[in-house]
Amino acid sequence: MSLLSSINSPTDLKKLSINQLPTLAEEIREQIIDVTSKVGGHLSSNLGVVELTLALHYIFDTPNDKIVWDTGNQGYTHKLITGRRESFHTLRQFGGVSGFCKREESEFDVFNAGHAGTGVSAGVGVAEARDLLGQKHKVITVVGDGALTSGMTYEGLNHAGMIHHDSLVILNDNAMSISKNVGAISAYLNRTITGTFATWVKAEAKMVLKSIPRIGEPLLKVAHRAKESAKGLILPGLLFEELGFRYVGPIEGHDFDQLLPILEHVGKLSGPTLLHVVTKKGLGYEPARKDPVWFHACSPFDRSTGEPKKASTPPSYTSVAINALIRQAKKDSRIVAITAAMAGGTGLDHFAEAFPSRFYDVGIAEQHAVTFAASLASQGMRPVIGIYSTFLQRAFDQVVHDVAVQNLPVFFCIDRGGLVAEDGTTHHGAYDLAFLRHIPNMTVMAPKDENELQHMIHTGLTIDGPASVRYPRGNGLGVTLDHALIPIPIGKGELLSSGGDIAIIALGAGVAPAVQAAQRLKSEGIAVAVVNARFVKPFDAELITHVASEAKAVITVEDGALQGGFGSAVLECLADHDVNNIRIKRIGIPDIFVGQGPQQRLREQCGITADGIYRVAKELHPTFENVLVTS
Ligand SMILES: Cc1ncc(C[n+]2csc(CCOP(=O)(O)OP(=O)(O)O)c2C)c(N)n1
Repeated sequence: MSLLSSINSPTDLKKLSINQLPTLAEEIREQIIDVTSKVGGHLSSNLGVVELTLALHYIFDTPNDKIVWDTGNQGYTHKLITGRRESFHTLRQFGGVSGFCKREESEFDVFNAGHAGTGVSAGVGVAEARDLLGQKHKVITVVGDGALTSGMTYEGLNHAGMIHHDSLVILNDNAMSISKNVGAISAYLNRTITGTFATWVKAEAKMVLKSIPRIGEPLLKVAHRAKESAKGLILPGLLFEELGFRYVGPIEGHDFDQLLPILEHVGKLSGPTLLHVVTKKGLGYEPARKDPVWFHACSPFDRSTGEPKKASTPPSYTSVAINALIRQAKKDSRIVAITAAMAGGTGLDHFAEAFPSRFYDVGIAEQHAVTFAASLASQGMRPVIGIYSTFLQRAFDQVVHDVAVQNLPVFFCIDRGGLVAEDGTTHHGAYDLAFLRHIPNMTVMAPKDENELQHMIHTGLTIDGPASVRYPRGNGLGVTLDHALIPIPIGKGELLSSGGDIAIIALGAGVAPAVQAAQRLKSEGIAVAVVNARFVKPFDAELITHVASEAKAVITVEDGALQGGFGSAVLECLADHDVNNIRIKRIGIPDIFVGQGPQQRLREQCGITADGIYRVAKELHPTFENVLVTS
């Protein structure tokens, strides 16, 4: 019988001897590799924190003591030993275990995440609430070195240093964000764990072990400082010490002999402490060690080779967008591209290969990315930001205040617009249409297919002000890609078919199912007009009021939040133009947080499918005769 099969909670974990922990770690790695090879997931991050997670639950009294995981995508070991072992095979599946930490799922999940950089702030709040409520538990926040590129982490550290309550931040340093980590902080961390430094820092770790309460710590500090001033180097952890933290480390994150006693020790310290733990992303699975970037969030793969299980499919929206961008960048040297730690996901890694000096990965710093782009634009450049819809949420103010108010030509290539899939609630691109369409000066586009996308990329680069194009996760429809890129008339929709019974006004990923539904309805003798709106802003009021007033009922379709989204824009437009007495149904993401599952399954859930549109049309149909139609 495996050790893992006996672990239903950390109480069971604590029954194991320390010598059994490496075997358990091996079994857990095996389980994680097995499940992710079938369902995909955040493999490399998870393989890197197996020992750290076991050590934390071994030493601390969870769930009474609270572990807050930044981003929450590294919680697989945590899940396996906190009651979710038997359901773990449902990871990321519809209705199954989430790929992220989720309070709804377990009392061991203290704070939900999915976006990076929220951990320290969440930990500060949990510790402050504990003190206000007179409770006694420990608060441990685990953040990656990638999260240290996120401004929010410093806002949290700054506050923690000020409040000065007892709390432990564990810096899980694997030198990787999704890609290799970037920037000065990353270089700083690297300096603390390399060369001669590491030698005596390891010695320091031993001293911490042997440290005598109250005397050991000050002694260590003196030793540090003396050594450093002699060498003229920076103190390891000085940055964190200046922020009010006691810094301990770096320590080896895969060695229980170091992890367990040091965690026990730092858990007893008062005030804010930061423990620097060095881990290896992908440890235990050679393909993930070799390519931690692909295995950061991988699709299902063949275990024995590590090769992705892929059918041959049309090119992804991402690749079409970036190819078009590269083509335009060859002609215009003012075009530069910016990513916030998502070079691979947004396809901008290809741009980086083509134009290394015109590409910027600024780290998990969406706010900086947008203001940086705005300022480049203010000086005559043509910056393009490749960003997932969900992560653009973090930079809303910068879009308004720095880009739009100054009417600067920053072009947002918004990937993963609409329902994503297995990443679930925190990653759906539900809101971009709603939060961009009310900003003056902003152009908001969404293509019906990958061919239109490449033309929109070209179009966006011709606009002398803020512009965006949003496209879905996944592969295109398989349409032919035109060779020449031609700008689309700004603010003009496309009438795909005419018909006076019902008008389906669709946007982006809503267009293809609208066309299919219309074909089915037409085969039943119902006359259907279909509009590919293309633009949410400027809005094609002329076309849409015309088509709507010709029809007896209107259906709007979008792969975005209904509240304030494209359908709302249609309603506003019709009201503003006194097109009344038409039955209108809107299809899109309802006012709930949609969960995880295959993209098509989630679209079915929301009715953003040919079937869903057909059903709504049929519901409307019997009422046609009773409706007073404006014409
Ligand atoms: C705001 C935000 N931007 C981008 C991402 C995409 N993302 C997910 S994990 C990750 C890297 C995190 O690196 P690190 O904090 O070091 O954790 P690791 O996965 O290496 O353990 C990124 C960029 C995100 N989740 N949130």
